Amino acid sequence: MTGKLTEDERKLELSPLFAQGWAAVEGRDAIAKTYEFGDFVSAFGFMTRAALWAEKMNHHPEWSNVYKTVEVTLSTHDADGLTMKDVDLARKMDTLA
Ligand code: H2B
Repeated sequence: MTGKLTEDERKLELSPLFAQGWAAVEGRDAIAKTYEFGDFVSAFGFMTRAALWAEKMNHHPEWSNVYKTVEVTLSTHDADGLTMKDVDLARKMDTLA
């Protein structure tokens, strides 16, 4: 199992994600992002592609969808906080969106 991000890793790995619309979650070691798509089909298409990657990566998002909005929270439950698995999935989701 991968360990929680160190302070150095947080600076290095999370800063680029924060620049891409990810943000730290209040009161929890997790990151979140809200994706807005043009319509429901685009939003759900993104979720379908992301779900297949998540399964392949064996790392799964917490997320919800309302019409063309998808809210995503990433954290590693097994580690009770952020690990490189969250960074990798966040990057992958940004490429799929
Ligand atoms: N996803 C997330 N977000 N955190 C985990 O700790 C996690 C997961 N653990 N997907 C995986 C599955 C684990 O439960 C299985 C058994 O590998």
